[in-house]
Amino acid sequence: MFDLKEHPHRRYNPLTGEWVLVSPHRTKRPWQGQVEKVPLEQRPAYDPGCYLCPGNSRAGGARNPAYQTTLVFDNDFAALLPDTPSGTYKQGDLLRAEAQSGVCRVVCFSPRHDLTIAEMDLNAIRVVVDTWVEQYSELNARPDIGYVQIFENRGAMMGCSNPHPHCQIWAPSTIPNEPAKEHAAQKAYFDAHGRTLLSDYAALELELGERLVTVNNSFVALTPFWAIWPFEVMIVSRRPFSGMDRMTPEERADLAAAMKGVTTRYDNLFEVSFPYTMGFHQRPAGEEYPFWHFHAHYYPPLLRSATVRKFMVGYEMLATPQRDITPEAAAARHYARSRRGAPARVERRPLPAAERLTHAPAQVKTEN
Ligand code: H2U
Ligand code: ZN
Repeated sequence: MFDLKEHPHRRYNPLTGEWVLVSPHRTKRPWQGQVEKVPLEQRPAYDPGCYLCPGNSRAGGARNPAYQTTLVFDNDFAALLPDTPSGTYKQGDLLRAEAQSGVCRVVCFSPRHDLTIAEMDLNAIRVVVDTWVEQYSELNARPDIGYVQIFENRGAMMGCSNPHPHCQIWAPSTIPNEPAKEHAAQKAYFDAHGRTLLSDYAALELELGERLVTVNNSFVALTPFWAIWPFEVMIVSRRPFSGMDRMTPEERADLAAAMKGVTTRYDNLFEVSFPYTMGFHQRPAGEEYPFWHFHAHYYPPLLRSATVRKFMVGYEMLATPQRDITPEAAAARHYARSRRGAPARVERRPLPAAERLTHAPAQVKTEN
């Protein structure tokens, strides 16, 4: 009898049309929950050498204002430039290139150098959400922009160059690969079912309860059935809407709470400031696209402790991504870990109050 908890299998990602190999038999041993020694990060509230702190100067000579909440500026080393001339290059069917224009910005979340989303209070995160909505609305309306990608690289392990809490916005003239796959898949699903793919998926996960991480009135955070990264999380809006500009004030506050809930659980998991890349996926520029369903992806690199990361190499680079720990077991560990009494390497923080509707997975397991 085929058992998802026992036997190697592949899982389908309906958002991308791709598969992930799951090998649960490789984690038969009980979870030890070992935490390697990591130096406690102590950061000052203000760092005179930080190019993101208020009042400091940046590369290229600009100086940051004495900002109080968030700060948005054009990336001084932008990968995309608005005044790029249009044009194409073609040699037969094989060599193709197109000019790509666009905008790159940096968004500081807080004047405080030492905070993270997990440590900021809900009102401050709410201001960050408002800033994202403003940026998305402005850029997505521009005729020269095709897609607005907001993303945060958190931690040195993810290539983040500066611990000051910030994210980036890259807005190219065309739709990039990952959103393009989701665009096609969500359109096909909506055409066939008359509902968004992610509203059906969120309803299913709320019913099954096996992969939930945190839930509030407006958002479901879960480990996707098809997750690739060990502790991958997706935040899905419960109401189908196409972009963050469609959020009600309550939904904006609930997004802040869901993000604080997810990142706090991450930090508690291995008792470190958890590294990740996160970003939002939402409707491209141009139309309302009713099949688009707003969501966020969190892709953290850690595997079994603060220092043991998963590498996407070998079979994963050449064939298909693979994971050992099942997404169900990973979702359960967001609970299992925070019940242990081990000394905390970072201060273990309470979950946000707005999360009172949180429910644990139906069956909490601490191992596969
Ligand atoms: P990370 O989020 O990956 O750390 O990148 C920070 C960005 O900040 C990076 O894209 C930009 C870099 O180009 N930056 C500036 O815009 N001005 C500076 O003075 C330094 C870094
Ligand atoms: Zn700083």
